[in-house]
Amino acid sequence: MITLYHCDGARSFRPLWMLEELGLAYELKMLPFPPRVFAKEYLAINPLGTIPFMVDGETKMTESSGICHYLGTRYGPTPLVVGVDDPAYGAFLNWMYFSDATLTFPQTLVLRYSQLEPQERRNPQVAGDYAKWFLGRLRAVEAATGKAETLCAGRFTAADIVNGYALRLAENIGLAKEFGPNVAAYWARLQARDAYRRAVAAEQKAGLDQNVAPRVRA
Ligand SMILES: N[C@@H](CCC(=O)N[C@@H](CS)C(=O)NCC(=O)O)C(=O)O
Repeated sequence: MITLYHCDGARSFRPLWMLEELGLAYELKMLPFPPRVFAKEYLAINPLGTIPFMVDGETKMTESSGICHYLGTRYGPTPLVVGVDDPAYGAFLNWMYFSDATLTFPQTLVLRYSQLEPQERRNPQVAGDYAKWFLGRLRAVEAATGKAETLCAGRFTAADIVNGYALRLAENIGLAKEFGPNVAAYWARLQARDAYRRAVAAEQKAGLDQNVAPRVRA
């Protein structure tokens, strides 16, 4: 059984959505955010204190987009992963890495300096600068989704899951009103997917069942 440690609305939503798209069985363990402060015992499981943390037998992983890639290749074949012989292989990998290194990175600075830090450490200039940074990088998604329904390979793939999560986070931190028309339409299409809805429902149910209230989303 695959175990996924998750906080409401956090990056661990990427592998949660991937698990639902693949139809795999999993156990979802909810944690309060940030776990390193509110669930110190979690540090014995994942010394980084971050989520996601995925355990699959001897395999333990902490990178949200990497876990999606792992699940697709380990439990595939699946059209969610683009293979090395496909002309879109490079584009697929580029979008996989882009999702966290380029898109989510500036978002976390917006969240931190607008909401997570204590009032006296908040910094509107940092938050504003990194919001602009994020929206600048999002132009790549606006261009790609103006040409096709999905990011690459002419079909829905894990690249859409991992970048789609960045759109979910953008909505949670108030940046969705700045989406261009193609990104807005793409985000609406992603949210209409059955597996996306199942992942949202699983997140809510697990939070209620395990008595972990939704907190600030990161
Ligand atoms: N690059 C990692 C980042 C993981 C990460 O930093 N997760 C955040 C939440 S989205 C976290 O756990 N923050 C709490 C902390 O740093 O204590 C990934 O893509 O999963």
